Order: sequence, then C-alpha cells, then structure tokens
Amino acid sequence: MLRHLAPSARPRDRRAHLTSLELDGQVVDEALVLSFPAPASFTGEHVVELQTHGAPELLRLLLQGALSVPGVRLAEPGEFTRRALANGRVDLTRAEGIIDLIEAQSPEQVRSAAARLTGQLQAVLTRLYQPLLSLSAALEAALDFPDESEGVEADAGEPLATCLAQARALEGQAAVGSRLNRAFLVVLYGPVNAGKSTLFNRLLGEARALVDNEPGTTRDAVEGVLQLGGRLVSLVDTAGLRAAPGRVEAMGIERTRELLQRADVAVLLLPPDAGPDELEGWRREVEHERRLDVQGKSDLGPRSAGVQLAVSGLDGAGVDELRAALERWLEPLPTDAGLATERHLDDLRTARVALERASTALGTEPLEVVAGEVSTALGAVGALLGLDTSTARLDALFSRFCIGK
Ligand SMILES: Nc1nc2c(ncn2[C@@H]2O[C@H](COP(=O)(O)OP(=O)(O)OP(=O)(O)O)[C@@H](O)[C@H]2O)c(=O)[nH]1
Ligand SMILES: [Mg+2]
Repeated sequence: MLRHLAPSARPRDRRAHLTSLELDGQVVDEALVLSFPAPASFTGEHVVELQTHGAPELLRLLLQGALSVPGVRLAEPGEFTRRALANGRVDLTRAEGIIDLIEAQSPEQVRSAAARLTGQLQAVLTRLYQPLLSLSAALEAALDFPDESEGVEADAGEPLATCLAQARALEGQAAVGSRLNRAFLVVLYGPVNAGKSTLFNRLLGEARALVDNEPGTTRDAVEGVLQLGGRLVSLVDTAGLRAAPGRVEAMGIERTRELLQRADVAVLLLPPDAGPDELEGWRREVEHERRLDVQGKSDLGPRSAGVQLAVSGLDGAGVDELRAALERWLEPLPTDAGLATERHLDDLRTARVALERASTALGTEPLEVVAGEVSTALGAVGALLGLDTSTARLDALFSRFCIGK
C-alpha cells in the first residue's frame, strides 16, 4: 500500500507539500504532494499530484503501489483532458491545443498550439459564434412568430455581413495554419555523383544517406527532417539523373521526377566542372518555379558561371548560405498564423459558404432559406467549439421571448 508519511499534516490546498513516500512500510522517495480540490483543478474534479524523482524503477514501484489501492486504475489516453472537456473546464479548441502541443515538432507549431491551449482560438471563434447565435435565434423566432417579425430582414443585413467577414478571415487563417503543420518539401536533385548525398548528410548533421564515388549510389529517395527558420522541412535526397540507368536506378529516377513535382523548393546540385550548356540542359530537364541552382564540390575548383550558390558538402563551405537561401523561400507566416488549423478548415468552409448563401438569399428568398443557412453556419462553428447548438439556440430564444412565462 502506498501512503505518504506525516498524515497528520494534511497538505494545504494548492500548496506544494514536501513528504516521504512509503511503500509497504518502507520509505521509497521524498516527494512533493499537491492537492487541488474540485472544482478548481484541471479536470474540475478532486485532483492530487505527486511530484517524485523520475527514476523509471521508482515510478514503476509507485504506480504499482497506487494501482493496488481499490478503485484506482490507469487513465485512458487523453482521459484527463476529456474529463476537463466534459466538465466545461476547456472547450474543444483548447483540448486540441493540448494534444497539438504534446506533438509539436517546430517552434512555430509550439506557438500555434500554445495559442489554442490558452484559448485564443476559442476567443476568436466565440466572437463569430455569439453574433451568429443571436442572429439565428432572431430568425427562428421570426419564423415561429410572424406577427413579431417586422423589420427582422432589414436588421439581419449588418450582423450577417460581419459574421461573413469573420468567417472568411478565419478560413484564410486555417489555410495558413495547415501549411504551418505540414513540413515544407525540399528536394535535392541533379546528375549522378554531384555530391547530393554528401550535402544531404551535411544539412541533416548526420551520415544518413550512403556516399560513394560510384555513380548511381542513391537509388531510392531518402528523407530527413530538419528545422529552418522555425519551420519544419522535409529534405529529400534522390537518385541522380542520368541517361541509360540500370532497371532499379530507372525506378529511382522516376521517383525523383514525381517528388520534384510536389516539391516546394527544388535544389539542383551540379558538378564543379558543369559548363553553361550543361546547366541549361538540366534547367530544361526539370521545370520548377522555385529552384536553386547550386554548384557542388566547391573545394575542388572555382565557381562556375550561372549558379546562384557554390557549396561543398565535404568541408561545409557555403552550406550556411544555402540554408539562408532556403529559408528565404519558406513562406513567411503572419504572427497569428495557425490559430485555426487544417482540422478546422472544413467546418469554417461550411460556415463561410452557408453565410454567403444566406447573404444572397436575404431580401430575395423566403426567410426560411436565410434562417436555414444561418443555422448551418451556426452548427459548423458550434461543432468547432464542441457546443450543442440546438440547446444553445433554444436558450437564446427563450431568454429573448420569455416563452411560457
Ligand atoms: N571534394 C569533394 N568531394 C565530394 C563532395 N561531395 C561529395 N564528394 C565525393 O563525391 C562522390 C559522390 O558523392 P555522393 O554524395 O555519393 O554523390 P551523389 O550525388 O549522391 O551521387 P549519386 O547518389 O550516385 O547520384 C563521393 O566520392 C564523395 O566523397 C565535396 O563537396 N567535395
Ligand atoms: Mg547519392
């Protein structure tokens, strides 16, 4: 049985309390105990936290001890956050922020997740949700009580336009957010033996791809992830391009071409002795609007004409310049980017399209049509917040009209 010593000194709420932990009568650790009585805890329920030393064997023992207490079990994945959600301590956007923060892989993703975690997306969505709720309630009421509906259409124009502008702005942001969460694809390509794999390894800071002076060493595409300017970049080393490759190599070359079609930036690496004709030939070989022409093995000779940069994967010369050049290609993100993310894009699009249809219908089609579209938009925004809109709308309706007084 797990217990902490000095049970007479009950820890004060929300204060760290130093104590010894005892397991089956023997002290196993000195730890901090914190108690958070309901409802002022993360989940809204009574919570006790133990801050112990991190030794895996100690943690295993403590867990075993805790689990031997009747009624104690391990939490399901995400259960604490789920309970917080169920108890109204966080909304859906904040709950998502927590998991996004845990999974973040770049500083930009950390910032974006933290903004959701601290409720910034919730605040922005609420600024859209509240006026939509009032508008929807007013329209539904006008349908239910036609006698009182005079002027409703004229009054709806302005809030409808405001909501539509807000939905459009959020949808634009979600599109940026989706690019933020996606790694930028940078593909290294060029003739065989140009030094692509050596440069790839240098950029990643580890010997990932095989390097050899035999042309055609790399056959399959090799991917590595790195950070540039706070953004996540997926860097791909490819099979060198050449005429008359072997059968397997030809498959690799086909893959190189496919990758180049999807690449955000293509880096063409050329041998040091490449003349202007060869450069021109490679330029025509693969068309890409964001391409960097780089001469490799710069330690072997002077820079050839026509390239933007010269690098040596072997001694690292020019590699910082290459990094800087790649960073410049990465799309700059606005500071509030990624408040809304790709996950929110569908619902925001539904809301925006419905509001556009409502605006077109207002004054030209029956009020039912406008009300129906506004209701669709409300449902989509409510879903983002994890709210039950039918109950919310009833609440808003009843508070306005005092039905059943
Ligand atoms: N001097 C010098 N040699 C290099 C440099 N980069 C690569 N090499 C050498 O050039 C040869 C080919 O290098 P790789 O990095 O395998 O070239 P690659 O472009 O990946 O070749 P494939 O995969 O066959 O297309 C190896 O012998 C490397 O050691 C460099 O910057 N300077
Ligand atoms: Mg290679």
